[in-house]
Amino acid sequence: MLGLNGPTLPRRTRVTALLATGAALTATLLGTFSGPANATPTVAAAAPDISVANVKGHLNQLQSIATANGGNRAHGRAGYKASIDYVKAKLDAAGYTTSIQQFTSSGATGYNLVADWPGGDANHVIFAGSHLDSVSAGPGINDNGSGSAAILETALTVAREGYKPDKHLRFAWWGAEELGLVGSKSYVNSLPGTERAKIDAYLNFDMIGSPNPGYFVYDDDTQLEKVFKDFFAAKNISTEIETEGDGRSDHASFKNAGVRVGGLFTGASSRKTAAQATKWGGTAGQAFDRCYHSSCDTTANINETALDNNSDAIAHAVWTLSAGATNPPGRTFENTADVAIPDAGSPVDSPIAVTGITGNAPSALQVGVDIKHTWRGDVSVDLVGPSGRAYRLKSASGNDSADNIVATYTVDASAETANGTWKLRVQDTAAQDTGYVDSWKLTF
Ligand code: DTR
Ligand code: ZN
Ligand code: ZN
Repeated sequence: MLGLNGPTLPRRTRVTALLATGAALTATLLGTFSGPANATPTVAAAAPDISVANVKGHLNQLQSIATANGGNRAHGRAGYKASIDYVKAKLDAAGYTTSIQQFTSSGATGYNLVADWPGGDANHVIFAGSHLDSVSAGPGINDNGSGSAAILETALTVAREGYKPDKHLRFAWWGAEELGLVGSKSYVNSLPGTERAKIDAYLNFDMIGSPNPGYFVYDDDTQLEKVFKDFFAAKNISTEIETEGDGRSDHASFKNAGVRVGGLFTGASSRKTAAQATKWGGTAGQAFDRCYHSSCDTTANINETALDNNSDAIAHAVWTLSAGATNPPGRTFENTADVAIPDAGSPVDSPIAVTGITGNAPSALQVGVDIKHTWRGDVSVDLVGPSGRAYRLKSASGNDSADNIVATYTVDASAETANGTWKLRVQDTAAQDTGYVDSWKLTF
């Protein structure tokens, strides 16, 4: 872009432009409320027990499918499509609305299976997913038959119970995760932004029955993490945050698109420490799953207790998050008006008027941001509360040359009254790149 003074200079010699004077530009359109207006708070009913016998029954079916198809259920192989057909048939019979999304990877057709439970607020989707493909080396019963079977049995339990959640429930089984999250990326990339914004939470379950298990909880989102940690605390099972997973399973596809994510994991090839063996049992110095990506990842490669606990944790999260009042994503206010950000100019504000919420804002207010801007290192972002106090979300960081800011920030806004006008204040602090606020939202 043109520099403020004279011709555009090469970036390496970029001169930080003098900040222009002038009042902050303010968008005229106030944000709109998209949550259930004045909904009567619904306390989450306790989730039913998930039958681990039924979950293992699905694993036996996936094992048989692999055995009958060259020993695996890998992308592009007959065993994968047979796995999709098995899961789909169960869901269709239970009353789900299912769809198959095709994609191509490594010259072969891949398949995602998406299943929607009819009903619930379509503007608030609670989404649970697992990849269904194995590596070509083996049947992939723990990786990831375990997650796939657990969410399948959870979905079937929803149907069996005739559960009517406040929020809309969606489940998915992804293809070609082992090739690089290909199926889930294909799904997210094909999802319109308006549909993506309706996903309050995406929960990922990839390897949840490891034979030498740990209990790891994803820590990408504090409130979703808490839902799982509270469940395990009530069962006196200690947990650790999942540290090796960033980007290593399908939740990354959603997180990179600004969706709040959570999930569970029992470990792969890393070795269990002595301290972990003391609190969880099992064998110190041995991998959580010695058959990771191997032919021995069969139905014998499952710890039933871990599979059972994690299956019940999934149900707990689905029931808890899909209830109106106790659902951390609760009420969302959004402004989708584009606001231009002047190059190396004054800060601009995009306002949201919040109404109908009593008391103060939460200590973990979720601020979802979608800013289109080349060389995002030019840009600083603040949340300004109704009191006028600014909360720094992102500082300008000159060398960050990547484009766009799509993220969810957690802010302790408990000093602010919830009702009032909140503002997203954005400033471009350096010349040559420009952009605009595409949308942003507050979730109480
Ligand atoms: N990428 C997964 C296994 C895996 C390894 N680390 C993590 C962390 C969180 C979830 C999954 C994983 C696979 O091989 O499918
Ligand atoms: Zn794997
Ligand atoms: Zn996996």
